[in-house]
Amino acid sequence: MYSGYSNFVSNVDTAFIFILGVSAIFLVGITAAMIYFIIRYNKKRNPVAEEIEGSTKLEIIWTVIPTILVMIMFWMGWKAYIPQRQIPKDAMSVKVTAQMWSWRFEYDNGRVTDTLIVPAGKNVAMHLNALDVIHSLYIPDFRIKEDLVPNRKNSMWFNAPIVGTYELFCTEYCGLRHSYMLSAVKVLPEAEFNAWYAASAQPKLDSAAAAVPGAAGKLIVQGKACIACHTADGTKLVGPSFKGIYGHKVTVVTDGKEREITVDDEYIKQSIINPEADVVKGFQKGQMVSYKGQLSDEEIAKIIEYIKTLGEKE
Ligand code: HEC
Ligand SMILES: [Cu+2]
Repeated sequence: MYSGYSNFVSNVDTAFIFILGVSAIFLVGITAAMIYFIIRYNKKRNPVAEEIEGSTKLEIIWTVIPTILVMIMFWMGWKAYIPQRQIPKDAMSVKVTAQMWSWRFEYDNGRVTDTLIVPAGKNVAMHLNALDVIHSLYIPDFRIKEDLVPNRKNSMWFNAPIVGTYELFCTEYCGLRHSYMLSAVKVLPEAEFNAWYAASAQPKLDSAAAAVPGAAGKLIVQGKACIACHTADGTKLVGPSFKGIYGHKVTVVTDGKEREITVDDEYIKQSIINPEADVVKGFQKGQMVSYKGQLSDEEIAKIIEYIKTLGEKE
C-alpha cells in the first residue's frame, strides 16, 4: 500500500482501503448483530413471537447511511479514475502492440523492445493496439490496466518516480500461451534512459554477423514475434516448426481440399501474406494473422533466406 511506484497509487489505494474498511466494519457489525439476535430471541428467552409493524425511522437510517457510504466510494473511485483518462500533453509516447503472445514497445525514434523502458519521474503515454484478439496491459505496481482492442485506439499513461523493475503482463485470457505475455517495466534514472534511447535505434548486426546467411532474417523473425508460434528446432508450438521445411513436401488444406505442395519462396511468402489460403494440415486456420503491410518484400526475402538455412528434418 502507498508504495508510490506511480502517480496513481495513492488515490487508488485510498479508495481501496476505504472500501475494505467499510466492508470490514459491516462484516463484524452484521455478524455480531446476528449472533446477538440468535441468543436474545431464541425460544427459551422469548417464547412468544411478536409482530412488528415496521419503523420509518429505521428505514430512513438504513437507506441514507449506505447511500452516503456508496457515494463516498464512488467519489473516491472517480477521483482515482479521472486523472488516468487525462493524458498530459508533455508525455513521452510509446506505441504498444500486443499480439498472441508477445508485447512490442515502439519508441518515437524507432527503437523497439519487448520490455517497457521508461525514465523515472517523466510522464509516459502509451498508445495501445492489438493485432489479433483483445489483450489487456496490466502493471499492478502502478495500479493501471487498460484493454488493447483490435481496430480501436486506447491509451493510458503514468509517471513512475522510483527506479526499479516492475511486472507487466496481459490480463485478458488470449489463448494457449496467454501466460507468455509476461514482461516488465524498467524505470531507469533519466540520464541512463537518455543514453539508452540515444543508442542505435534498431538492433543492428555488425558486418561479420551480417555475413552469416539468414542472420538478418532471424532478427526479423524474433522482432516480429513469429517465434511465439514457430521454432527453429523442430518443436511444434501453435504453428509448425521452420526446421527443415524448405524444399520439402507439406500437406495443406486449400478451400477445404487437401493437397501436397513443395515449400518454396512463393509458398512461404503466401503463408506470411495470406495465411488463410493454404493451411498446413494438423494446424488451425485463423491462428496466424496476415503480415500484409507489416513486412516489406525485402524483409520477407530475408525470412525465406533464414528458413532455408534451417536445414533438413531429422
Ligand atoms: C499466433 C501464432 C503465429 C504467429 C505469431 C506466426 N505464425 Fe506462422 N503459422 C501459424 C500457424 C498455426 C500455421 C499453420 C496454419 C497455416 O498454414 O495457416 C502457420 C504457418 C506458417 C508458415 C507455413 C509453414 C509450413 O510448414 O508450411 C510459414 C512460412 C509461417 N507461418 C511464417 C510465419 C512468419 C514469418 C511469422 C512472423 C512474421 C509467423 N508465421 C507468425 C501460427 C503463427
Ligand atoms: Cu494477451
